[in-house]
Amino acid sequence: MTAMYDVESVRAQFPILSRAHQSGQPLVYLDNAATSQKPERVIDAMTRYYREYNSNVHRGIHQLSEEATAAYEGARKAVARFINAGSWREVVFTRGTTEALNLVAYAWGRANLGPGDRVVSTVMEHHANIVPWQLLAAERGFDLVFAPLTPTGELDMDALTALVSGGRTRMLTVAHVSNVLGTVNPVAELAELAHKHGALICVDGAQAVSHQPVDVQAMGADFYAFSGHKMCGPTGIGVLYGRRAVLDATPPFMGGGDMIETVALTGSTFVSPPYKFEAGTPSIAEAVGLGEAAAFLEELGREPIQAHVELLTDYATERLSTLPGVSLVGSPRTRSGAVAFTVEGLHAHDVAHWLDMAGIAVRAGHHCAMPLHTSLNLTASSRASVALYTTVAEIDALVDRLALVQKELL
Ligand code: 7TS
Repeated sequence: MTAMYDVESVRAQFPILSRAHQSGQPLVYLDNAATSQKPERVIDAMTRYYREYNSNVHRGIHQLSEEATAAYEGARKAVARFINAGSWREVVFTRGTTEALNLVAYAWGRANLGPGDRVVSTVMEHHANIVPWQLLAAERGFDLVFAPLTPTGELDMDALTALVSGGRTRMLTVAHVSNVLGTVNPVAELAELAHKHGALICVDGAQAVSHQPVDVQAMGADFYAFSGHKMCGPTGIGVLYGRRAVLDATPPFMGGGDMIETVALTGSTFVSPPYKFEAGTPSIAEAVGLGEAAAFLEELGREPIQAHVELLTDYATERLSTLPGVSLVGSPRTRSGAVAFTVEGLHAHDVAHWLDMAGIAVRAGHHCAMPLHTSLNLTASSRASVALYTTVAEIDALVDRLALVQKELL
């Protein structure tokens, strides 16, 4: 078994984890799938940029601009190492997963998809990996189809294989880890399937990068998207990894400064990736913060983090399933991070409210996965989601409070 780290000393690095809650109880933050907390060193790295070398990047030859450019590009190299990209040129900074997936749809998709083509996705996707494709399908007239799930909440591989092999499939776009079910999808196997049928694969890694080692080359991903704020980094920054040859052949997404080589009134030419996809002044402080977050996770150890997260997820699954009247959403063989549940006789929002009254933060609703909830005949669920700093005592607090709420309200 992978050696763990001392959770208490890790928690001490996150200032927010020691703040008070209005209930007088300690804060129990179990909404990590929505956004994670930030360690002091990430906050400090961003503050240092603003206090000491705030300047625009890639322009000017003055000292501050050179320092800002070095920090921004240093962050890109840290992120490239973090996901084992073949080159820093394969790392495009975006505002987050949502913008990264829109980039794939609007830049790659608009240039490559038309009538008769097929894009395959799945029923477990976050809206960010559904809606851009729907908007583009309406414009370009390709078929957009979704693979169903098994009763346990895993991908129905037979149905998925039939969909990928059945038509002129150009893209398979799929979550690495579901933000509701916690299901870990076999992305390397899916990449092989897509490639065998001449399609590309785009992986939504929003719920994966913070919880497990990710190697985009070993996985065979053509695109891999994730957000900084779910991996102990800041909001407003995310990444689209794109395989070099695919990025080279993809036209720009947004136009503007920084992404051009020459501009004439009759037309423009563009620089090479990643800059071709980074129009305008980027989120510089946020990129610096993201680079620091990647270094933090690597120093703690990706395998120990994975072991911790899976242990805590399993513990939450096990304890919640002992409560009468509580039903877990899905029962995948490998669950990472998120555990969604319903409580007989109580609406998900009421559950979240009563938990919050005791300082316990969970999310309630459809978690931006309405098609998944519809397929399960649910309108809403409550969701507890763990992180590298979650403790067994926090899971116990959740379960004990839930039992008390059931006793008092039902
Ligand atoms: N994809 C997945 C799998 C996600 O979980 C999320 C955010 C996104 C994409 C979008 O990421 P963003 O950073 O661009 O917003 N998921 C959640 C969630 O589960 N609760 O709040 C946000």
